Amino acid sequence: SYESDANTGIQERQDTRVKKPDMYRVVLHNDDYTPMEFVVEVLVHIFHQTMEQATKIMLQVHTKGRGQVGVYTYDIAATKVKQTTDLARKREYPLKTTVEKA
Ligand code: NFA
Repeated sequence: SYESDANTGIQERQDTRVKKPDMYRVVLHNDDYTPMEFVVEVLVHIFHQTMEQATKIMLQVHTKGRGQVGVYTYDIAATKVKQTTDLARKREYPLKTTVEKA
């Protein structure tokens, strides 16, 4: 597209291409100690899932060992992992989430 320079009035053609950001998946890992209700609570409050989605993913991770909870830009993914780990450690649960490139 064309845009007039504020100072000179010279017209410059701008590069209007946009690149999609790299996306990262947050993975939830099973363990033997974290209560199921706490995992569901985390998925609802930190990952904004419905009770139904949260319960389904929690049970999937419980039986399969790990599962995807969501895909985000890096900063959002890293923040959710930290919030989850902080909340779990406060309650002395070993709950683990990790980030991997999607
Ligand atoms: N396996 C845990 C239990 O039986 C529940 C759990 C599910 C933990 C998903 C971590 C992730 N209490």
